[in-house]
Amino acid sequence: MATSEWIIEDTKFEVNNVKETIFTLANGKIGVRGTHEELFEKEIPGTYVAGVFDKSEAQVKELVNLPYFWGLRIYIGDEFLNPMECEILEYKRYLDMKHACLHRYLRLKDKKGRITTIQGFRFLSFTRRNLALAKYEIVPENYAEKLYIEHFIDGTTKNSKKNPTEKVKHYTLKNTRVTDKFIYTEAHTRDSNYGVSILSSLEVEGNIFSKDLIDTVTQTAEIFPEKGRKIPVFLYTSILSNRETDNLFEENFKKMAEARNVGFEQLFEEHKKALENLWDIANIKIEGDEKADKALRFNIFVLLSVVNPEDEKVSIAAKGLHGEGYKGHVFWDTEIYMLPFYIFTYPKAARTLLMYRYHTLKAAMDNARKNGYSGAQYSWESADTGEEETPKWGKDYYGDKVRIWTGDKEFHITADIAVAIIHYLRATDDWDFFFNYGIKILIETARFWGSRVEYNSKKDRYEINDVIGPDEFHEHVNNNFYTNFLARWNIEKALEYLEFLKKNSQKKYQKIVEESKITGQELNHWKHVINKLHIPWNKETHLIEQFEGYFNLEDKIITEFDDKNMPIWPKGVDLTELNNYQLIKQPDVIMAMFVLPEEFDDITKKVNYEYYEPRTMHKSSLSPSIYAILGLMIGNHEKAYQHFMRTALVDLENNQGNTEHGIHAASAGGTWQAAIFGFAGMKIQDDQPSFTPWLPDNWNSMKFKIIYKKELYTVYITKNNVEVTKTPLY
Ligand code: IFM
Repeated sequence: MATSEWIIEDTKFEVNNVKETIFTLANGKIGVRGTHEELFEKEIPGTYVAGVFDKSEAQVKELVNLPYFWGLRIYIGDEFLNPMECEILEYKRYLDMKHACLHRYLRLKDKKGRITTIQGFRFLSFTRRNLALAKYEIVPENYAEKLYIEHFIDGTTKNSKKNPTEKVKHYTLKNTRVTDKFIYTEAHTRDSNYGVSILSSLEVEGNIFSKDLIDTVTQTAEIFPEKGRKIPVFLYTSILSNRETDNLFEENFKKMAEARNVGFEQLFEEHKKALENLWDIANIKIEGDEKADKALRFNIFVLLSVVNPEDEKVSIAAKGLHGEGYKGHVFWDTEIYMLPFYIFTYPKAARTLLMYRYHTLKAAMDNARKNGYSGAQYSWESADTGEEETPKWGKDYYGDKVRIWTGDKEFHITADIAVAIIHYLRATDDWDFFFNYGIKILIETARFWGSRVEYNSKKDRYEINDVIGPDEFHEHVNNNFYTNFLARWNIEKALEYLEFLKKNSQKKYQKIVEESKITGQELNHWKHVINKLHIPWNKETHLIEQFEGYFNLEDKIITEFDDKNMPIWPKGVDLTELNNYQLIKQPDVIMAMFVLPEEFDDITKKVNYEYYEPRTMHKSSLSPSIYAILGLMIGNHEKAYQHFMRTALVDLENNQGNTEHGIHAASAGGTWQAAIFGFAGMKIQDDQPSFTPWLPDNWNSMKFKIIYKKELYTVYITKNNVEVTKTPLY
């Protein structure tokens, strides 16, 4: 067993939808929620394949909840050994983060006094991402009666299972085959044309028979055990979708044959090796604060689990592959919160994620056109094609129906993606990516802003009106600082890199100018916009107004916190009128300082941090990490730790109260950034990483690795020393 710093443990046997999220296994391609093997009525099983979406009766496309394939039930004779009806003599379940597997140890006594132990683990392979494997040992401790071990694929799963108005069945089962060697079924989505093939095989002693129960397929072994003898059970499952092949059965059959040929132990060994290699670079070790150390590791584990560096056509959903919150959609969360982790520890994955935006560039351009603009307007919520998938309707804080405007008005994602391209380029020197793909995104996004700005002739300035900034409490605002500031930056960078190309490679410059049909007139327009775009920044007071009119709103300061240390709404706030207060959901002005720190001096950061921090409700899990980082930048150390723990524990302590709907993947990225850019104080200076750390009192040291421009930096920070060693990365 891995040492405790690698273990997330569960010692209470129960149905708990939050734990299902925390104990989810995912390998970037497949995600399976941590429901129990038997599958109980009140659980929310979740099996997802990245990129498989469907709409049917749902408001918008959703990541499809596919059949649950890890079903395993034991029967003593004809009686289901239902743990819920037994005395639990011993129970332990643990997530081994080091090797990405979920272990279970369960010792049960049924009503007739028969004691059974079930012990084993399951994992989703990190080397052959189509494979899901499990191994258990079953011991009838004090009896020798006939047992049936039933393995099942449950095709009754639905999205939003618990919600009477929103539940949707997105697939039908087809081409089911049952033999004594395997069970097989295909889930075909109803609206979209996805097909997911699931081939599963139970390996155990005894006679095996299979059944097609129409919405479920089973494979059952009949066993005559001896008292106290261990019965080994193996489950091999292979999942392929028609995103990879049209020959679903044949290809899957081949994959399964290969896997069985290699054998469980060897498959597990190669999976472990892959994980060890990833952790070798990604792990961060904090000495002196076990809670922070483990929580940080859990967040890194999430980031390693949700990405597939081999699939450029998918990105990471806000809730990972861990649940159905936000319908499996991709937001700016990926580029601004998660991407830095990949850039600095797993650049191949970072490139793949940016390629998703390249593959959806056409959809972003269509989106712009549809809305009356030029260039590329990336969707606020994106799924498989890149089209806008934000639902139009949702619920407010009272549960009443409310119009969701983010899909229409939250434009800043377009600039966020441009920022991500440049951040990636700067840290990797991946010019191949930039010249072939990145620059096109940079140009089309700049072009979008060039068309989105409005000229106000009375004030002789460009404006961007009627938007939602990162702080979503305020809708339909004019000249949101974050949006305008990043839009200008986006155009500036497009011009700068075009200029760079012109100087360094006429050929490439000509090619991109022709391909993108850039004219001198357009470039002049961009220059004009840069000079005249209104940026509401009073350089004398240093205080930046979040948007025009924000300072005139009723001011409310947060003074109380709940038992999870999260802000309590100040008295008298009407939750249906949040537009009327200065309270904000998440950082906005501060967000700009986090995304582009080099653009702001220390005094400006400090003044704005001190103004906005007591007005931030942290109603988004994207919020605390940013305050941790900014706090450290300005020397507000005490609060930085508090903010860091809020973000690090968002799921482990469910401090946003919604972990059951999926993991907070952006917060996981924010946690990593708070550790590296915050406590370790990493900055890129003179083309190399530099570190100005501050460690909380109880942290004796911090050790981690970073990849920068194909070199590996090993950093060891103690209270009064920073040791950095650099080695080339092959
Ligand atoms: O992208 C975020 C947004 O900033 C706040 N609401 C939730 C979204 C998805 O995480």
